[in-house]
Order: sequence, then C-alpha cells, then structure tokens
Amino acid sequence: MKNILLLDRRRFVKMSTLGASYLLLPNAVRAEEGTTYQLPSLSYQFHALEPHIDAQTMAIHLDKHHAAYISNLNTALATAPDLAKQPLETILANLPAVADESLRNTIRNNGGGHWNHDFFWKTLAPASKSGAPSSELTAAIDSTFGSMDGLKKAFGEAATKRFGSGWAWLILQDGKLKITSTANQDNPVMKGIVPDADLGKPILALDVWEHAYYLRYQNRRPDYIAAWWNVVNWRAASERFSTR
Ligand code: MN3
Repeated sequence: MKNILLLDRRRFVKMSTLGASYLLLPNAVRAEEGTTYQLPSLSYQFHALEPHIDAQTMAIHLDKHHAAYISNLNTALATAPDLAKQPLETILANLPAVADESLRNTIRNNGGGHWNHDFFWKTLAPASKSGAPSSELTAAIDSTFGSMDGLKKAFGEAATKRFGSGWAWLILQDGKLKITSTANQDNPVMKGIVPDADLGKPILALDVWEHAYYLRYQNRRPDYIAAWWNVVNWRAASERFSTR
C-alpha cells in the first residue's frame, strides 16, 4: 500500500488502466518533501526498442534492477533527512561530505544507480524516432572525433574495455566532448569519487552491466554496443549539448 499512497490519483489511474505499458507521467527529478523517489516514466514501450534492445530485458531492467536501486536509496535517505531534502545530483556531486562510510557507499551505489538509469532511459528512443544530432553537436563530434564513425569507434572501445560492470559516457568537459567510462554505478558528476579527468556533463550514457544485454547478446557486448547506436535519442543528446 505504501507505494500506492505515494502516487497521485492521476498516475494511479493511468497505471491501473495501462498495466505494464508504462505510458506514465514524467518522473520527478527529486523526491518531493515527505515522499520518496519513484520509478520513472518511459516515453516508449518496452518492445519499442526491438530488435536492438529486447522487451524482456527492458522490463527486468526497469522493474527489477532500477526499482531495487530506488528502494535501497529511499531506505538510506529515510535515515538522513537533511540529505533527503537535496536534489539527487547535488548529493552525488558532494558524496565526500557524507561522513558515514556505510551511508556514503549505499548512496554512491544506489543513488548513482537511480540517476544513471533515469538518464539512460532518456538517452533511448525507438529507432524510427532516433533522429540525428543537431548541426552544432555534429560539428563538435567531427571536430573531436573526426566523424560520427570516429565517435562510435572511440566510444565502443571505452564501453568494451570497461572491465566488469559499469558505464560508458560521452561528456562535456571544459566545453569539449570527451569519452570516459566508470565502474559500477559511478558517474561523471561524482566529484571526489570519480577522478577529476573523468568529470563532466553527461551527453550520452551506455549501461554495460550484463543485466543490460545478456538475454539477447550473452557474452557479445560489442554487438550490443553496435546495436545501441540505432536507438540513441539524438534529440535528447543535442538538447543536453545545447544547454552546456
Ligand atoms: Mn542497469
């Protein structure tokens, strides 16, 4: 019952009506005071990214993995009301200020997990709606990587070489595009946790945890990375780049 009580009436009605189709309302960027973080809304259905990302992977990834990060984050923040009032990105950018090591690690892993997945879902779009980078972003890609193929090659190498679980990122650092990768649920906004050389404003993110691709691609991470480019939301990426 607790979760249902946290939803507003409109959202609850939509969830009841649409079941697992997830045409829900936009998610909150921060927990409203007195409430908790909730699973975000996707602007597409689970099967909409087929065949590049399969519906079953999407469903498990959102409803099980992402949901677990949110649940753990909410449990941790319930013990730290001063932190709970802050936007998640502010907490993540100031993790060393969290004195309790256990709480800090829990927020690092689960707050990072929530932030990263929320960002990742918005970085995806059905192939038919994937669009193209803005002329401004295209110029920056050409200038930094030589071409779109150059970006894909460099990004693919970073995503392939990330040992174990983690993320590959295209970030803006000092006004320039850069590729980096992080372990586990770390991300480029985690000052004092991630090396300064890897900090920046995320433009694209790719989840390379096995849970993100194993059902369809098994051990073939490079095939998943190559397929992912078909479902990149270039409109979202271009918007992030334009507000740098
Ligand atoms: Mn994941």
